[in-house]
Amino acid sequence: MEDWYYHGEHVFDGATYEGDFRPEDLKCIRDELEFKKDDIVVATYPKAGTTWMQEIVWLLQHGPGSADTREQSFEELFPFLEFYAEEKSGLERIEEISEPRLIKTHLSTGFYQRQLSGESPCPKFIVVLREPKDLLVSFYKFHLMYGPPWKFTRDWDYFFEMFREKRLNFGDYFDHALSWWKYRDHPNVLIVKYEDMKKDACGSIKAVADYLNIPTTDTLIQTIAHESSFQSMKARGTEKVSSIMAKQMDQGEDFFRAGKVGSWKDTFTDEQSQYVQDLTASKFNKEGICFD
Ligand code: PPS
Repeated sequence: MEDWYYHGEHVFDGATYEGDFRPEDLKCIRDELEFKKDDIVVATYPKAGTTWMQEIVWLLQHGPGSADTREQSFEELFPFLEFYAEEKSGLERIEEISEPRLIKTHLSTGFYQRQLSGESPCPKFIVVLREPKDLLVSFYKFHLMYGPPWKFTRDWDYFFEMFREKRLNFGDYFDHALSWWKYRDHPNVLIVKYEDMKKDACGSIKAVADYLNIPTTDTLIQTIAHESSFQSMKARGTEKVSSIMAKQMDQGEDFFRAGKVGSWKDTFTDEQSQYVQDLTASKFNKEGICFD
């Protein structure tokens, strides 16, 4: 089978990126970008639960009801730092929003060394981790949602080989997650797991609120849990997340796909499952990252 490549694919610092993540923007983020110290950055590998966390942070900042009344999508209000689309970069978009700025990134800590080492103002990073098999299936299904020229024209087995060869967009999930896990005790890094959010949304929302020094009541937390639930977000639609993504996706595709824990079982072969299980044990469990 002929190789498949992302649209405009390139390699930067050893990881693969699709062309909308331009080398010049990645270089600027790594070497020059100065954050404001009140910036809040949701930092995740794709499909870990980024958008869910963005909605929680948005609701904590703007209050109940603010997701329903929000007229613009997260592209404008909670920009994706390294994403260049519709002739504007995320770097330009973050200059246009009010403070405290809310920012999304899929980059690993290699890009934020100056901030994490204290050399430059450090934003508040919120990292979401997700069980690898569910994350990979979600990432694969997401690849299938796009129309040309982004369309993924191969099957699950091919996608899995891309994962094995560390050729997926944004590089290897294990490397990425471990890069953040190393900073789990850093005062400006909070790590939350998707599975814990599913089990106890209120507890996770409270942890985020405390980290951001936002006062809460039980009622507020419960309301935010409801307004950021899968059903509520799905009902609001993909457009509320990203109007650009909605245009790039094939008609009828829904970004809010399953929102479940454990749905990998329908897709993985036994061999693939064992391979990821072994990696999870040797790379994650050994370091204390567990999903139960
Ligand atoms: S992206 O494109 O990288 O920003 O995607 P990301 O937001 O990280 O992940 C998308 C997956 O998260 C699911 N999702 C949710 N699950 C539970 N609750 C809520 N509120 C929620 N919002 C989004 C979404 O459905 C994707 O997972 P899958 O397994 O594909 O359904």
